[in-house]
Amino acid sequence: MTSTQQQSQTAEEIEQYDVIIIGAGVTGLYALWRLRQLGFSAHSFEEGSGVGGTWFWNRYPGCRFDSESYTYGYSFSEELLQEWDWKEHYSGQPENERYLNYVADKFDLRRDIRLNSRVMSAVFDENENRWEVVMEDGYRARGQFLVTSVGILSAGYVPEFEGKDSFKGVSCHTGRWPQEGVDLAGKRVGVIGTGASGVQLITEIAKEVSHLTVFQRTANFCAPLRNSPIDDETQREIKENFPEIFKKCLETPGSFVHEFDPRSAMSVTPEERLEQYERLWQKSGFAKWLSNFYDVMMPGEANEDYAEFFRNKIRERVNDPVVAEMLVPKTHMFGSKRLPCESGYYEVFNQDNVLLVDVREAPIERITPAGIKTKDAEYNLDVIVFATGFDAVTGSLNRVDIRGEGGQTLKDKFANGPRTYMGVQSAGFPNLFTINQASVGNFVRAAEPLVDWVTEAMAYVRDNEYSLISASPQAEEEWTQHVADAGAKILRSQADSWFVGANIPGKARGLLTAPDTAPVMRAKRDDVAANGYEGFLLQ
Ligand code: NA7
Repeated sequence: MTSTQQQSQTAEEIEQYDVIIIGAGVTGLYALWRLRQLGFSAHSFEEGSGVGGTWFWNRYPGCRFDSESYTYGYSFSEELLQEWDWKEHYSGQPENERYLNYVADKFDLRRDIRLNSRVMSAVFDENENRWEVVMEDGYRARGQFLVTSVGILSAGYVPEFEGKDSFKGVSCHTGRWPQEGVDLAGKRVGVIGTGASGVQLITEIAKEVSHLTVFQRTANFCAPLRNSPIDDETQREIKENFPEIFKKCLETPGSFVHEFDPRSAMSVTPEERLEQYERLWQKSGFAKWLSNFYDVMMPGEANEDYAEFFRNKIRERVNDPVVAEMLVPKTHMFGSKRLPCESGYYEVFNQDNVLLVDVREAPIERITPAGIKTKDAEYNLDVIVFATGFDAVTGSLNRVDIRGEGGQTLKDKFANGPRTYMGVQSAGFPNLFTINQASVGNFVRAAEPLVDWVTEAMAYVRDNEYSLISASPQAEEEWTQHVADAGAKILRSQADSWFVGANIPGKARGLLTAPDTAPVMRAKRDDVAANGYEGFLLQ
């Protein structure tokens, strides 16, 4: 940005809104719609040159949903539900981006979205009780409330490999895939990382590259996605059944359409157990995980039993037993990381032009001008893809210099992990709603009710002639303790993953989202609202 491009406004020229939203992804778009319905003036500032957030940025080959398409879309408009035809059971990124653009157009959201607007700072003005945000181009705006719809997985992470910038070929991160694409046909490509993004990308690009080197640190439990087109008959059924589909999603722990089997895996015979495992294995998506015996998702014997079934499925698909053993996960419990869903991932390693490198065994020492050097060998590459994940949840907040009362920064306050009340507010940051904190699971299903709650809280402040709402220090302390205590016990906290910040060197370890199930979180929030926003200070 040159100084001539910098925007400068006089105090009078600075736009004033009731609510400023950072981001125009799935949550930001819905927040904008909802705030309008409630009579607020709201404006969203979005870093991208288009709307869609995750589905705008993650345009790497193979990127697609792992939730069923029709459970992921918005539920707020019956007209939208009936108009939009999901073409596949697990829709791909181009279609998902089209959907979010369709929503932005249909509900005329664009007039309140400023694109190409990376928010650099957000400062609370204690004299005026307003938040002022400043974009990268110098543009300023002010609002009574600030909503950070910045996503939980949007601050991409590239490890600090020595010589990172010396590489002479093309390199990019999956979460910032160039809009014009990357020419991979006939190229020697190296991919670092085998999480959900890496697994999707590797499977897709193995079809066109001349040679692929996969740098794997931890093998994952990857499940067959079994995607397929949605035929007309199924489309009709889905459209007739949206109320039941959404009702079911709202009742399950992670807002997915799959329900656990209430039986313990260990309460049935080994034959019955295996029959269920095999039956679920043939199903699409997360059924193999979330429709299984309930205790498969708890640390213990059932979890290990199913893990071994899974490991054998991997062994069956990989021809070379040495490579197969490298791909079999042994260092973390099944389900302690989100399951990458795949469509031919393991067969990729049967191709002659694909090499699997274990970088736990032989760590990457440096990036060189010609490629990647590990402890054992040097790999010459034309393209390096960093499928190395995200600085989850707090990373995207920390990219904005957020300053609350007394000038304290949110980054400093969260230095040892997030300190919030129910994931939505932090004491000393009045009228700031950090809605990227509250839950994981089937994202939109969890996000819609959360946005409803947050926007209704703002309406409560307005309608009762308050001007400020902020988490009380005591409520924050109790919630933070609850996250630490309950969070330590759940399966999601057991592996070294982004769920607990363990993928980022130096980041404090701790659950970054709520430890409670989605129904429990909704009930807790409802109680808080019913009790006059208990735990919040209103002035
Ligand atoms: P993930 O799941 O965080 O995966 C990142 C991958 O990158 C993972 O395999 C990491 O290995 C690997 N990684 C990270 N740093 C390094 C270094 N220094 N050396 C080698 N390998 C490294 O991110 P994704 O983008 O795949 O998926 C994120 C979410 O998106 C996913 O959970 C779904 O919800 C959708 P590690 O396992 O840490 O050993």
